This record gives sequence, structure tokens and C-alpha cells, in this order.
Amino acid sequence: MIWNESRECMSRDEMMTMQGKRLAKQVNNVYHNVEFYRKKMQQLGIEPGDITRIEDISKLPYTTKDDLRDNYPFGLLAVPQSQIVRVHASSGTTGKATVVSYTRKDIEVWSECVTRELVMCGLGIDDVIQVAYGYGLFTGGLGLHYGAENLGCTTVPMSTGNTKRLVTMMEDFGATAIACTPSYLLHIGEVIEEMNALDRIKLKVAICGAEPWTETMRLQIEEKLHIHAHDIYGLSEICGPGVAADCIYHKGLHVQEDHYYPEIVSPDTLNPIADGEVGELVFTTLTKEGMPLIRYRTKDLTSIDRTPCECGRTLPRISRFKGRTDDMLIIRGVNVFPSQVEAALLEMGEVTPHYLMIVDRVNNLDTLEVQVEVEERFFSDEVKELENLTKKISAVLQSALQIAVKVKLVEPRSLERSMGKAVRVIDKRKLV
Ligand code: DLL
Repeated sequence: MIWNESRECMSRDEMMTMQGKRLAKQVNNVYHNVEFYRKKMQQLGIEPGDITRIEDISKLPYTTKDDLRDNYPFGLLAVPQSQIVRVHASSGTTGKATVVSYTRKDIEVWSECVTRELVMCGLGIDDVIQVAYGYGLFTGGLGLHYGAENLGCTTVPMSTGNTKRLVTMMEDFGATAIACTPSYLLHIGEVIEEMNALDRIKLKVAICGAEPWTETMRLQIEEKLHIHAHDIYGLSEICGPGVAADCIYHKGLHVQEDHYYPEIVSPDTLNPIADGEVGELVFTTLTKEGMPLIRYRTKDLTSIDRTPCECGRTLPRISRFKGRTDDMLIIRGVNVFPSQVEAALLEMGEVTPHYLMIVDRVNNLDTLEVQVEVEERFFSDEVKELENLTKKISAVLQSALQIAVKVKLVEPRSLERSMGKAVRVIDKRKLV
């Protein structure tokens, strides 16, 4: 089934005409309502009238995560704040979070896109879905929740944590679908095994995303749990989940391009890259009201395929992600930048700016250990004092990163020094 055939199966010409109109309207909107964009366009000598077709998008300036930080929290709004009904946030590169604001219509469009994707994964009104992404500032929980309710599924807002209860309810409620990160699903799989519950559950589909995973891992999950597993992609800045997902043919993720216009550019030259070649994914929000973004650089590396898909949708497909152009890590679905650790440590005083982050996956759950060098004058042989310092650093890092952190204090000058780029991260997680 296709949720919105008139949009998802539109001919390329019709789609481009509609995108052109929407882009012209959006550019006019941001020029008149967002000072940041007006200034950027004036610097480039562009006026709204210069943008009439979708091809004109290449004349427009790019937007980056730093621009969001510089305009924190509400500097990029295109509507009065009274029209904002929801705010979400994700990690920024340093202290300030990346904040995104939505109007009522933005939430409706977002939900529509998630609904299209759930239908793409084979879901309908008879399905019972457990949403096991985090609910809160993270877009995963509420994003999937609204999309599933909009479709008419019986929606269970599990959020994360207490996996045994999740499995018990999966069985009791006859859940047929689950939405969560792929690594969490692997862990859920182990708990199902421990509880000998595989024969008693009715699970048939999983909607997994928010972190990189491989096709091999997807196939492993399918085999282990006897389900169909789908890839769903999105980022808070654009809406959250709902930007793209893969259909039953698993040949790339269909992008909801009538709302989020994708481009692939070279991360070095910022010139467009041909279809099929890998580059940085850039999005323009064609219909967003609250915080529209023009040519937002996602830092995610992928390629695009605009040929028709066997499923009948004409929405272009982006390939499984090849990595990022920056150093952002995703640990238990939470975005973490090494610079956040550095900033938090430096504010403390007792430690040196020498640290090493060790990321691992134990029982399918991500772990983060941070080794920190203590200032000579604070380094003491007294176990109690070092214990207290460890606790203090853990609390500071936990609050800065919003994930559990194991801290290990190491002696001054014991971490390896580098002549070139410092190695701040050892990621031992193997993406099978
Ligand atoms: O992770 C939104 C989301 C929630 C997507 C639930 C899917 C499901 P952020 O926290 O802003 O938003 O993180 C966005 O996560 O730029 C990618 O680097 C990465 N990412 C998201 N989905 C995938 C995926 C949500 N399917 C950042 N494969 C993005 C690989 C993904 N990476």
C-alpha cells in the first residue's frame, strides 16, 4: 500500500514544478522573516525574485550546525514564537544544544511523512507498534508516535529502558511492530531469547534508525527475530525521523522530497555531485513554517538514485549511510561530539585537556569510557580523593552528554601525545 499516492508516485516533471514553486515561496518567506537569511542573501546579491525554479537552488547559501548555534535558541524562527507548539533539541558541537521549533502545521507534515514511511514498511491500522525510541527532547519517540497514531496503529509509547517489561508487553499486547535503534533491537533480541519468548511474540516488522548500521546487521536481525527490518533516517534539524526510509525492496531510502529537498554535494568544494556518487547530503525544507532551513549541510555521506523503484514510488532513494564528514559519534542513539567532552573537562580545572574516549558495544549496548589525565597538583595517592574526583567528573560528563559515562582517571602525561591530529576516540564497535 502507498499512503499518499498523488505525492509519492508523482512524475519527475510534476514534482520538480511543485518543488520550484515551493522553493520560491520559502525563499521569499525566509528573506522577509529571518534576518539571518536576508543578510546571507544580500551578501550574495540574491533577491527572492531570482529563485523561480528548483534548479535555482544552487544560487542559495548553505546553512550549518554552527549557524544554528549562533542563533540559539530561537533566532532562526520565521514565525512569531506564539505559533510554535513544540521544541526539540539534539547535541550541538559544544555547550549549546541544537534547538528546533515546530508550528502545528510542521508537526502535521512531519507526522504525514512518518506515516508514509510506516506504510512503506508494511504497517496498517491493525498493527500494534511499540515505540522504543527515547521520548523527550530527542525526536525519535514523539516523531514515530505521531506518525503511528496518524496511521491508526495501536501505538504503545514504551520509550527506552526496562527491556524485560518491553518483551512481556510485546507478548501480552500482541505487538506486531517495534521502532527503536538497531543496536537496541539486537539487545531486545537477546532478552527475547533469555525469556524464551520468540514463539510467543507476534512481531513482524522493525523500524530502525538514528544511528549507522549495515545491511549485514539488518539481515541478521531479520533472521534472528523472523521479522522484516527497515532503515529509517532523519535528523532533528529537518524534522526528526521521517526524512527517508526504505521500502520492502530495500534498495535505498525513499526521501520525502516534496517537503525535504535533497542535494548531494562535495564536502570540499560544495559543488553538486552526480547521481550515484557519494557526497554530503544537503536538505532544504520546502514547506517548513517554524524554522525553515535552506541548504542545510547534514554532514552525512551518501549517494542518490532517482530511477523508479519496483514499489511504484518515484521518490528518489539515498543509499545506506557511508559515514559522516565530522567527528560526531552516535552512542545509544545520542549524538556526541568529542568537543563536548573537552569543553566540560576544561571547565572543571582539576583535569588536563588530555582525554581519550573509548566507545564499545557490550551485549549489544553501547558503552562510553572516558580516560582523563588529572592535573599533577590534584593527583594524589589517596584512594578516597581520587574516587571523589572520578564521581565528580562522571557527573559533569553525564550532564553534558546526557548518557552514562564511565570515567577512568589516569596519571599525568600517561595518555599518548600526538604529533598530528590528536586521537581522541577509539571506537571498538564493529559494525558487522
Ligand atoms: O536521530 C532522528 C531519528 C530518530 C532518525 C529515530 C531515525 C529514527 P538526530 O538525533 O538529530 O536525529 O541525529 C541525526 O543521526 O545526521 C545521522 O548521522 C544519524 N542517523 C539517523 N538515522 C540514521 C540511519 C535522529 N538510519 C543523525 N542511518 C543523522 C545512519 C543515521 N545514520
